Amino acid sequence: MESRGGPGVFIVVEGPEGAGKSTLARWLGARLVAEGLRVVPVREPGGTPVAEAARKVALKFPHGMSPAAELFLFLAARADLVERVIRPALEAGQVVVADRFDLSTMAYQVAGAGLPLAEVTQAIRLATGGLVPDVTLVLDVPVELGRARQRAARKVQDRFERQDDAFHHRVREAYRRAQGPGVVHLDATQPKKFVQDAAWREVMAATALSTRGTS
Ligand code: Z5A
Repeated sequence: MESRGGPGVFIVVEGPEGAGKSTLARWLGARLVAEGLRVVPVREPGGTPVAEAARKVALKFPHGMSPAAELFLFLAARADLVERVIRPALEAGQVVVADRFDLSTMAYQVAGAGLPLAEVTQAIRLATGGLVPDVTLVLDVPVELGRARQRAARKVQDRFERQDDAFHHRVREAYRRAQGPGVVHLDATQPKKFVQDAAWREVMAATALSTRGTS
């Protein structure tokens, strides 16, 4: 059963590596605060002690790991974050801006690692209680451009970033095919300002924020 999280608004930024998710999520958060809204920024995996511990294992563990073990680490992190941070914020009428959410699991664990869609969908539902974002902004960049941006930013590679090209192309294609309530695709090869303006228009169109004092 899908559920909205209360009177608040839940905005998710998604996409492959180097697409500009963190940059956009930070900008959106700051813009919403400037509009007088109470904003709770989160990034996945992470945001609670359990989720941060799961993040460390999922991204930094130096040994191999089965795709199912990896899935449950991400879902343990998400379940804790949803229950302790996201739902309470939405129930209190706040705006949650998340850097990654359930589409990441579909892209990396289903399309990338080959886990079965139906079972993963059920497991995500169990972890989130069926919580659905009001809007999911999916940033698209070619794999090579995303990598080049990460190199330029001197980001230390995690276990996923070391996967081969075929894995990353499956991830990108999964994002490009994503659809559903509130899912919006943005061309993230464009300059930051262009992406930010487009994202803002989509957020205003997909949520009730414009009637809560923003323009
Ligand atoms: N993962 C998973 O497998 N399953 C799951 O369910 C979940 C996650 C939730 C988390 O990595 C990893 O967990 C992720 C998938 C997996 N692994 N991978 N790969 P993370 O949190 O460490 O990092 P990330 O989410 O992958 O973020 P990122 O790739 O590092 O980058 P980004 O947030 O998309 O980009 P950015 O940091 O905002 O920007 C990168 C650089 O590009 C930076 O210098 C910016 O200034 C620049 N930038 C941004 N936008 C632009 C534009 N428009 N033009 C030019 N330059 C730009």
